[in-house]
Amino acid sequence: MKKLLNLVIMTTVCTILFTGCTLEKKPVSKTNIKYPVINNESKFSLNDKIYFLMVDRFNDASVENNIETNKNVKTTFHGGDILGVKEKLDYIKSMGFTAIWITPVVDNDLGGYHGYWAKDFYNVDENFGTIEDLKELTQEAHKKGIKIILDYVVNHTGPKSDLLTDGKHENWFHYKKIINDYTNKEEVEDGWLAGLPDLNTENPDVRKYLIDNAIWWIKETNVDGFRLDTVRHVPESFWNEFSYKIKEQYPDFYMIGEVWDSNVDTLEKYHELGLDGLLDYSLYYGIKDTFKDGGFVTKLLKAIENDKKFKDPSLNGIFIDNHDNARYFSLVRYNVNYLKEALTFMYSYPEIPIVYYGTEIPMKGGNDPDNRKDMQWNKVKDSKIIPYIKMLNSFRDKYVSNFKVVANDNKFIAYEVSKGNSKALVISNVYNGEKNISFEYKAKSLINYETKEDLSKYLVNGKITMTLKESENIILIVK
Ligand SMILES: [Ca+2]
Ligand SMILES: [Ca+2]
Ligand SMILES: [Ca+2]
Repeated sequence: MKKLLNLVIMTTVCTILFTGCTLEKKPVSKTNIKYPVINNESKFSLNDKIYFLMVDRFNDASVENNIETNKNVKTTFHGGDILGVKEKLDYIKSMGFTAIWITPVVDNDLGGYHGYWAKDFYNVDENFGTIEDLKELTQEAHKKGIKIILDYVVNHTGPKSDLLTDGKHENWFHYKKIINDYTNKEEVEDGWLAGLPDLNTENPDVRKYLIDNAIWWIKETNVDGFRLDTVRHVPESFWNEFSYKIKEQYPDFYMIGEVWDSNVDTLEKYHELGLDGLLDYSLYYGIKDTFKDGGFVTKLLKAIENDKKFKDPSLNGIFIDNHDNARYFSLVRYNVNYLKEALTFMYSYPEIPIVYYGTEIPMKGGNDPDNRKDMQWNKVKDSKIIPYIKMLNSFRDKYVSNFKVVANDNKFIAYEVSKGNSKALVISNVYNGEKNISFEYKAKSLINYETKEDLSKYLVNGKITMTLKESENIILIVK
């Protein structure tokens, strides 16, 4: 009876508040791959390094668009804008980045500082600026050799989007229901994530609307790629059609999807549907369970092993934190050495590294919204991590294409990277104390990449034997 009553209430709510929702779900085949994967030359490659920022929290260039700004409230706008990103292009480029992923700039419902609550799909949010600003940003970025990735959401709209409230979009939303069982694919795909109106992406009208809209953003603004939000919450057949129809017109356009799942088989499926890359949540967990006080190298080894299930992981994104996960610096309780070890691994692995804004200072921040604080520009000048990231960006250019683990125990890992004739070896002590490390390794000489010091003396009888300090990380050029 209670259930029935709930249904009546929900039905009423659905009718009164959400004129667009549908109660009848049409059965559709969600797994069929109908469109071929277009695998042309992508604009992106292993040479890219992405800087990821939240537009609202990065840099405020104009107070004129600070319409909903209230810096005292963590969960509303703080004033950052598109022109603020443009102002800092040289800063981002100077660290060695080749691309910037910006959070969605689409017009949002009240309070949608993060950009994930679309209200009007054909507008830039008034707090972020105008479509002209975005065109300007892309144009300036391109002049400096930087690509722009736009965050794009098709799964849901904001709580009061125009599509939901205008009374003209019958059957454009799924029946309102909360996702209770994350192992139930239908529930995950059709439920209202975080209570947000879930678009009925099986409806051909909705598909056409979203695909047309995505193409409109590309054509209008000349952005180079999309970071696709909440991919696992949208039917697979949608992504197959979406990526095909975009690539039909823009074959080199880059699409990287967020599937918040550490299972590589699950992630790989979306490659097969047509996305170029996935955010590698498998490696993320491997990294964070390893490079920390009490971490275990076996966690990372397992993730590396799992990663081999990807047919081609080279356009995946590798990361150590983001706006949904606590900042790495906080995870390791402000131990700079562990942060450096994680960053070094991220830069050594043959996927595209993504650095979250503020990591370079480094900023503290626990889970959302603590990890979304305003960029602390006053800390840039004295940062010791900025030179480290610069070093890694150029190290990557010279040495990183192939990767292999050459030795380990549970508290250290040694991995080799190479590109053409250049070879380097990274040794990371994961232990929170001094550690004697010894393993078989053939080389003529070893040079410390950072200090240029000759460390060949540690090569004896076909072995490297050395003592690393607490959570110390060393990069060696191998000849
Ligand atoms: Ca502003
Ligand atoms: Ca708005
Ligand atoms: Ca959905």
